[in-house]
Amino acid sequence: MKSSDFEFLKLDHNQNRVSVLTINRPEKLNALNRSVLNELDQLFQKIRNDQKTGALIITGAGEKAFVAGADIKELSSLTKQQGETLSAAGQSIFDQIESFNKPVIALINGYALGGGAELAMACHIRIATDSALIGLPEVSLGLIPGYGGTQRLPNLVGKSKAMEMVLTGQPIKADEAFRIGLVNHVQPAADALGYTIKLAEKMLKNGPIALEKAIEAINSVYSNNSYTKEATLFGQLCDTNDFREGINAFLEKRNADFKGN
Ligand code: CO8
Repeated sequence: MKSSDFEFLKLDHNQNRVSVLTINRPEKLNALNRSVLNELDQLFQKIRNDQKTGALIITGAGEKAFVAGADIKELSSLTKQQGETLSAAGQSIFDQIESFNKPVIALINGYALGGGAELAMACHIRIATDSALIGLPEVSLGLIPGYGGTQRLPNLVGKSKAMEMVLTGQPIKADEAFRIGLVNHVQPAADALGYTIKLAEKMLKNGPIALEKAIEAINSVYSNNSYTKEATLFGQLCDTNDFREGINAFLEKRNADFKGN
């Protein structure tokens, strides 16, 4: 498959079957609009049985961001039903990543916010550069995480830390993310890709069927997640004035004035 098949994704392979997928929309900090999500969906379906990919690294284009979230402009006009549907559609794409048959590693090279943090959490392993900032700021928009973050974050860091991160909406730095187990390793930006490729190559020395079954077995521990609940609640929030105020405040570059209705 050629990278030119995609507008917002770039896919590179090395000779050891490690592929690097770059989300390539740097002028919007790689925010996940519908096209990026659709392309992710297509790409994961296509490479599932592609021999050139034994393991996949996902990273963001540019110096600043892994992914700064769902595209806030696109969220602005969502109705309750559309919000719930979009949330469920994104969840299903991220589920495809989590249950991928080969190791998927997020290389968090800057901001991983909202949907970006949720994308990283859907990957099997996370490596952060030392300048990474990870957070779920959706409540500052009058929303909640809607791509699985309310479920995967407590699985990764425990309920208490997850509550703190989601309820404050404040991002945490790479060293704190490492301390609480949200990322596996922290590396200086210049070394991070090489380090992550080596980690993937270590995995690929093992039997590919064993890797696939190990992923499936570990994922089965977390099979009781309430993604449907998250999508329903996300949709309900799209019906509130607080949601409209939060999104408008971001787009108008001002602080939100929430009224609780
Ligand atoms: N969506 C759309 N555009 C974005 C986003 C985004 N999430 N993040 C950044 N951009 C755009 C900016 O609008 C700006 O565009 P322009 O140049 O046209 O004005 C460009 O990217 C560069 O960004 P900034 O100028 O803001 O860069 P700064 O370095 O000043 O700030 C920040 C960087 C702090 C990352 C800032 O851009 C920011 O706060 N971004 C938004 C972060 C955020 O709130 N993310 C969560 C979004 S909500 C979400 O992800 C919900 C997921 C669940 C969805 C469920 C179903 C629908």
